[in-house]
Amino acid sequence: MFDRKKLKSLNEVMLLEHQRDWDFLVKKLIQKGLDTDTLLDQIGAFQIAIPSWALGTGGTRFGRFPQGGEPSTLEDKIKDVGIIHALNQSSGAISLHIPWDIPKNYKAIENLANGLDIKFDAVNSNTFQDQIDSNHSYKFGSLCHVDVGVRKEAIRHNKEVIDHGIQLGSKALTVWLADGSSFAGQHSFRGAFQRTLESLEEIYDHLPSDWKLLIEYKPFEPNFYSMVIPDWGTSHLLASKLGDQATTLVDLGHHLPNTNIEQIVALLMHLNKLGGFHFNDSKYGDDDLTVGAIKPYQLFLIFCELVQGMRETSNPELSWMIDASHNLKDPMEDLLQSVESIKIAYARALLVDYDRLKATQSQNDVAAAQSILQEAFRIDVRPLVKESIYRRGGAIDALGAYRSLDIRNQLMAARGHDSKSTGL
Ligand SMILES: [Mn+2]
Repeated sequence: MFDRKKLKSLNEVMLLEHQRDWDFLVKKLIQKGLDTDTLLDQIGAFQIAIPSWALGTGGTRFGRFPQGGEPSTLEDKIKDVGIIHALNQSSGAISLHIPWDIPKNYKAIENLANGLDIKFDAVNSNTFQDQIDSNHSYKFGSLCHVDVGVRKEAIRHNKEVIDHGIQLGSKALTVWLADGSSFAGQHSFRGAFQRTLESLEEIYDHLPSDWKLLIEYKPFEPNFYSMVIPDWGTSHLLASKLGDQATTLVDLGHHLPNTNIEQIVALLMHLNKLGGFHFNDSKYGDDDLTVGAIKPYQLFLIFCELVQGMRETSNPELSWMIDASHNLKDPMEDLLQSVESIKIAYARALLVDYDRLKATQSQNDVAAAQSILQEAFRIDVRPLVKESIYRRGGAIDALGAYRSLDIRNQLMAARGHDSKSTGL
């Protein structure tokens, strides 16, 4: 989609200014006793998967305003991730949603992805919509449904998703359930939980031994009175009952306002039960806003717990993914901004002096503890993130490059102005 030489010349234009900023920061980091090569390696190696549904413009329940040039096939979705990854060198994975993204030819899909340095992250099942070829309806739930026929259908679908994932080299299944009730008395809380657990047991039995089951939770929507898996406690309860391969997935938007998400992250990692992460940002709920657009300090605090958890616990390796699909921006621009925000938060969290922090905690020195965190948060780490991307062959300014290379217009010319992303 773009000429590497053009990217190189765009970088050359920015290089002088970047170099000046980077030199300034290097001095600061060395002063703090940090090893810049280690930081660059850690930040560079951090890859965040792009979900196939984020490449199209999302909608609200009132309307959808597609951008044009959206990918209408799985091949095009992978190519879009390839463009993002070529620019930011940080998005080397795609997360597929079944049945929206069933490959027709596994080998061809794998070859295409390999050529673009893209891996297949967790596969996602869908029991929140009725499928055209099904005799069963998920209107009143899927894995929790009172009708065994519906539950069997939902279980079969999840097993099928695992089978697709095996073919592509995925290592995890993400289950998010829309199951719940919108009116008091509509269903039995205990009955719905027990049926969900038993359904998940059957799915869990189908997992290859090197796979993870990621159980996502959400407090409300689409059901408004109760959700079968409303919170991390319920997810953790299910994961604990299922076994070692089952873990909890934290989606930042799936919390009620003011929930202390960093505390949830810390505790789940302490129990070795945090499996994955869905990044987005929100003002109210599941708003699907660009990561870091509203609450960058919270994102940083979450990363502080993640960094400490990765160093100090035996929590398994995490699946990192963006989960957002908003209705205003060019989806690719939104994703570039989201990934950049994630890397900035991660980089800042790597700068925290955790030994000093622990010392302040043991002294009950509250002001010093706060200062240690804020000191790291207030450092402008953008040159560090940019340098890590530049060294891997990416763009010093990914969003600027995306615009200068005129990628959206090229996509519109190739795919048409009316091309809409499938699945949304
Ligand atoms: Mn999610």
